[in-house]
Amino acid sequence: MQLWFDPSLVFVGGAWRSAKGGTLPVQDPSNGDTIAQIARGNADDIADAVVAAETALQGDWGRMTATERGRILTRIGQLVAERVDDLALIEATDVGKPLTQARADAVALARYMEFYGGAADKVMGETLPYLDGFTVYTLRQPHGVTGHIVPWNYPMQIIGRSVGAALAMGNACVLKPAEEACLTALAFADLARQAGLPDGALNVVPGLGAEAGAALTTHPGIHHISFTGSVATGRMVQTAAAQNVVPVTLELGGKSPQLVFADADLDRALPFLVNAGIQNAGQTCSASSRILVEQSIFDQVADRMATAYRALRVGPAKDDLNLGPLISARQKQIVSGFLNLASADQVIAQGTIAPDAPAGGHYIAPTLISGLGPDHRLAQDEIFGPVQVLIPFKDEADALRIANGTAYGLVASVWSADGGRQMRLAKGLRAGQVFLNNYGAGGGVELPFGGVGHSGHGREKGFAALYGFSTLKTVAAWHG
Ligand code: TXE
Repeated sequence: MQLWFDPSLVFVGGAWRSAKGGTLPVQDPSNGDTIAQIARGNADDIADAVVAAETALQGDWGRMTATERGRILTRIGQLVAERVDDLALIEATDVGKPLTQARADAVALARYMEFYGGAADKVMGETLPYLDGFTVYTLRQPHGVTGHIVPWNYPMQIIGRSVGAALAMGNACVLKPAEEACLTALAFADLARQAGLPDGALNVVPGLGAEAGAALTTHPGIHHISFTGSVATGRMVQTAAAQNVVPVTLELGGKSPQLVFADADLDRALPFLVNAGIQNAGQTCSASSRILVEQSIFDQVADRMATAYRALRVGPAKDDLNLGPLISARQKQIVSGFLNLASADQVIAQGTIAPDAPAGGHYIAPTLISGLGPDHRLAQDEIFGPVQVLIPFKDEADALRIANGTAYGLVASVWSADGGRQMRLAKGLRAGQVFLNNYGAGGGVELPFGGVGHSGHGREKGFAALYGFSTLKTVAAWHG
C-alpha cells in the first residue's frame, strides 16, 4: 500500500498539520499488523476545523456559483477515477474488504462525485401563487457548516453520498471518519485539494468517537449533522444535536428481510439472497440478514443456500476471496457472541476460512441458520457479520407480519412473479427502500436511501439528499 499523504495528520483549512490530540495506531484486519499512525483529533482540532469551514463560507467557497461547485466536484470524481486502483488497495488494507469490493467502493465514490457535480446547479426553488400585489418564491440554501460522522464499513461510499451532496449544495464540511478506517477519507481530502476545492470547504479530523466525534456533535458552530453508525451512538448524536437545535440525518443499519414466494425465479434470486448477507463480511447497513421463505419451497431454498454457503471462502483482503476478515477483534467478539445463541443443529451450513489466513486476522466463517422463531434475538438484532437466518412463512399476510416485526426498517425485497403481490408488499413493507425481484440494485447512487424506526431518519443518495443538505427559504415581495 502506497500512501501519497501523511496519514498521521489532520486536514484543516486546506493544509495538513499534526493533531492536537496526538496519534493512534491503526490495524490491517487481515493480519492484525499496525499499518499506520493516524491523527487522534480532539475538541481543539474540531474547533479549528469549524473556524476553517466558516471562513470558507465567507470566502471563495461561499461566493462560488452552483455551476462552479459542480465543476469542482466533477473534477474530484475524475481524480478519484484515475486513482481507483490505489484507493482500492488502501481500503482493502485498512478495512479488510476483498479487493474487488474495495474497487467497487472507489468506483462508487467517483460516481457520487460525478452525480452530485452534475446535480449542483439543478436544484431549484419555486414561485408560489399568492395574494394580489405579491411575488413569492423559495430559495434552497446551504445549512452552513455540516458535520459528517462516518463508520468504518464503507468509508468511500458513505463519504461520497454525504460529503458529495453537502458540497454540491454549498455547505462547508467537517468530516470525522472512523478510528478503525480513515485512510481513504484522507486520500479523498487530498484529491479534493488537487481538484481545486477551496481551502476549508472540506476538513477531515480523524479521531476517537468519544473525543473528536462527541466534540463535533456538541459544537455550536455545526448546523447539520449526518451520522452513519450504531443505534446507541445515533441516539447520543441526536441528543447532542437537540441541545443546539440542529437537524440530523441518521443511518443506523437494519435487519433487512428478503421475502421469497413459491412463484419466484429462484435461479435469479439465489445469488442475491446469499450475496446480500455476506458482502463485506455482513458488515453492511443494508445487509439482508433475514430470508423469509414460503413454506412449500422452504427446504429447497434452504438446501440451495446451504450449498452456496459451503462454497464460500474467507481470507485476507489481498487474496480477493468471497469474504475478508471482520474489522476488529471487538467486532469478531460481538458476532461470535451472537453465533453462540444458535444450537449446533440450527447451523445448517458454513463457509471455510482459508487454512493459511494469518492468525492475527479477525476471520469468521459465514453461517446460515434455520429453525429459530422470528422473535429470536438472531432474527431481531443487527449482528453485523456474515450470518443469515432462514424463517418460513405461511402466506403473504404472515410474510408481511414477520418482515415488519423488528425495530428496524431500512431495506426489503420481494421475490415473486405476482405483480399485485409486489405492489401490495411494496406499500406495506416498513422500509426506506423496497426492491422487487432484485436486492440493492447495484448500489444505487441515484436512489434515495435511509430508514424508518431504529434504522434512522432522513435520506441520503440521489437528488433527495440535496434537499436534506439545504434549507428552504420563502421570500414574499409586496410590490403593489
Ligand atoms: O459503531 P459507532 P461501532 C453498528 C453495527 C456494529 C455496531 C458497533 O451493528 O456492530 O454499530 O460499531 C463515531 N459521538 N454499525 O462501534 O460507535 C465513531 O468514531 C460522536 C452500523 O463502530 O456507531 C465512528 O466514526 N461520534 C453501521 C462512528 O461513530 C461517535 C456502521 C460509528 O461508530 C461517538 C457501523 C460519539 N459519542 C456500525 N462514538 C451502519 N449503519 O452501517 C462513536 N462515534
